[in-house]
Amino acid sequence: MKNMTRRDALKSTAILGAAAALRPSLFAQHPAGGLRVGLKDLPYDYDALEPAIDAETMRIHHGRHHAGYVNNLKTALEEIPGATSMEGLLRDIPLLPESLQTTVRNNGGGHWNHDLFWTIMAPPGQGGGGQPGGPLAARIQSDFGSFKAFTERFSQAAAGVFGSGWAWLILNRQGRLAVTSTPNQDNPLMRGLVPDEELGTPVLGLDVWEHAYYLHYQNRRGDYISNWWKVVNWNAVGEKFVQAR
Ligand code: MN3
Repeated sequence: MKNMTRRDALKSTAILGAAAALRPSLFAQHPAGGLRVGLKDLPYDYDALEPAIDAETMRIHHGRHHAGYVNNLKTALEEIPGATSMEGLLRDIPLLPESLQTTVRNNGGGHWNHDLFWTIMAPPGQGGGGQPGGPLAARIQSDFGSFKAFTERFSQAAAGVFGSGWAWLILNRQGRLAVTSTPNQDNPLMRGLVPDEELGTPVLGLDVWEHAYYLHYQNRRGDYISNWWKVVNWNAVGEKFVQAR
């Protein structure tokens, strides 16, 4: 068993050797031992977002879907010892060996996107709902004209995702707020996979995969989107905006 492990290790070293010469940052052994990921508890109870999002949906979404992305990503990370941050990993997917790119794209994206999603929501009336304040409110005003114009554009982007995907509010590379969407578990960090003009730092994301709403809303995605605004945690979104500037 020990010999097998050693032989396997030697084999993967040989395979990755050539790639490592070209991509030192991702394959060099990081002193801290690489990127560790895990499934964090939600910052609220499973039923805390009701009635906008029901407890059963939250339980399955977090405990099975998100957990699945984390487990698959952990396996992939065993072969990427030089990864030091989720964001760095997602920005450099095209530099990974082809055999890892799809796994990291789907499961790394899935993990990062859901980590964001859970933190930008809060129970209605306890941080959820209402409108942003501070610098974010001012920038929404200047970049979209009004908060209402922004929410309409974002809701349209979310409704318009064909199949599974996400709607995003990003701070783009020109330093402006913009609304975008991505298919599957792609996100605006993914250089080389998302069009350049849609790259940026996400400050708000909405999961419109059917697993996010189908138990309660069935095919009524529009109702899910309009109720979801009642649980958006604008303090958390505002902090992400300030950090992204
Ligand atoms: Mn999801």
